[in-house]
Formats: sequence, structure tokens, C-alpha cells
Amino acid sequence: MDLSLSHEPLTDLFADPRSKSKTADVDDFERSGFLTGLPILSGTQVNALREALDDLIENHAEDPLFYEYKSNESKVEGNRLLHALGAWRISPSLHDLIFYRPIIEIAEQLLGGSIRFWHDQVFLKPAGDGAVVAWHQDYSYWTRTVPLAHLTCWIGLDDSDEENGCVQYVPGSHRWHLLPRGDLANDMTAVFQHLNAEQKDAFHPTPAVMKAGEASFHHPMTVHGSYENRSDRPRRGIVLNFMRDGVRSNTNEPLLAGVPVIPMGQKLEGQFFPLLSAAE
Ligand SMILES: O=C(O)CCC(=O)C(=O)O
Repeated sequence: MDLSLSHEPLTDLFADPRSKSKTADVDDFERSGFLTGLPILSGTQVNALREALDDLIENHAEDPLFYEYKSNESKVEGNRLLHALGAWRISPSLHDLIFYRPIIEIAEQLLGGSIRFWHDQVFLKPAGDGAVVAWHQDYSYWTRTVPLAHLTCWIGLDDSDEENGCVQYVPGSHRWHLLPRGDLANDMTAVFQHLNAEQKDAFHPTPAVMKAGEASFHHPMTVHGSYENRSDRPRRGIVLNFMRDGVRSNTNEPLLAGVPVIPMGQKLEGQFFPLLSAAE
């Protein structure tokens, strides 16, 4: 079944009544372009999501419900590097994560209004994996939607640090110009050909060193990337991408593979783009 047909939680994994309201440091976010280390998930929730990822890889690889699925043999035999979009349509746990109130509350504060779900991503780097995620701005992949009113939440399912290839953010880069999109599996130097001298001087990435279950949030123009996993531990991340309610299509092509066209100028809504804030 395509779980995108349901816009309500299917399990009680994220129904924890002990979840407290979250307050985001909006000033810090506006200054630096990101926030890191926000405790979001319990150990039980992290374990359930790890199992969900194992199940996706073992039983649902290449499922046509994924919008994108790229899995490459990694340097370590038997391991697979995975970058996939659309897992919320397949896995009940990943589906329910997008309706988790503490995350929605932070996203509402950072986007300053009601929010909709845009899409999810899974970034899985197995132990000893040599893949990088090249420096990029998320909005360079999303200009098919306007206006720019988007937000990314990255949730770690493992402790992540520089050794296992944690995400790194360039402070202040959310005020830079829009950089061209490149191949995410490209090299970490590609970005520099597009930066001016001042930007190159200011290029001092902050590693988002976080515990499993913690999350970071970043602006769609913030330059970020991650180096290879040099450790003997996996580095699994789930990404939720949000947009302010009212964002419109800027194309007459499908916005995501397999999703019916939303004509240019029309608002994103319906089955694939659930409203996460309570209707006003
Ligand atoms: O998980 C990673 O290494 C990259 C994450 C990313 O590009 C993102 O959260 O937008």
C-alpha cells in the first residue's frame, strides 16, 4: 500500500505523551543558517527507525514508490551506500516520523508559519564507506518550487562526528548567491570554482557532531556537505524537507518521480504534500 494516502500516524511510535514542546533559537538560526544538536528522538524511536531502514534495504530496494533510489556497492564488501527519497510511502515508521509534533513545532518557528511536507531522504553511509556528499545548497535542487520558503531537518540514527562523516555547515552561507547544482557524489572541491574571494575566506565549516536521536535544521541556502565515513561505525541519517504552506510549482514537469504534475503557479498540496500544521 502507498502510505502517502494516509495523512495520520499509522503506529503509536511517535505518540509519546511525554514529548515536550520544543523552542528553537530563531535568532541563532537566522544568524548562522543552521541549528544542531536538538534532542528529538528517544532510544526506542531510534531503534525502530534503524530497523525500518534495514527492512527497506532488505525487502524494498528499488520499490517503485521511491521517488529516487541510489544504492552503490561501497568499499566494504556487503555494505551499500544509500541515498533514497520517498521512504515515507513505504515504511510505517518513516511515514509516522513526518507527523511528529516536536519536529513540526520547530519547523513552524523557523519557517514562520504553517508547514507542508515536501519530501524525505535517507542518507546511509556504512562503516568505512568512501562516499562523500559534496558541498551544496538544497535550494539549488528545488528551484522547481517557489518561493524559497523551505527547511531541512537532519536526524541522526547514530552518534555522528568527523570520523564517520557527519554533516558540516558553512556558517553565514545562507546569505550567499544560489550556487549551481552538481553531482552530490562529486568531489569536495567542486564548490570552490563558484565562490568569490570573500566567500572562500569565510569557508569555515562547522561539523554537526551529534548523538543518535539528535537533529539539526538548516536553511535551504546554507552550504553543507559531508566527508567519507572513515570509522568502523555506520552513519545513518534521515532527512525531512519542509516548505511553508503556499509554496507553488514552478514547472509543468512532475515535481517528483511518479507524482502527477502540479501545473506551474499552482500550490503544492494533496496526497504527496500533506499539511503538517493544524489548518487555520
Ligand atoms: O547526510 C548527509 O551527509 C548529507 C545531508 C544533506 O545533504 C541534507 O541534509 O540536505
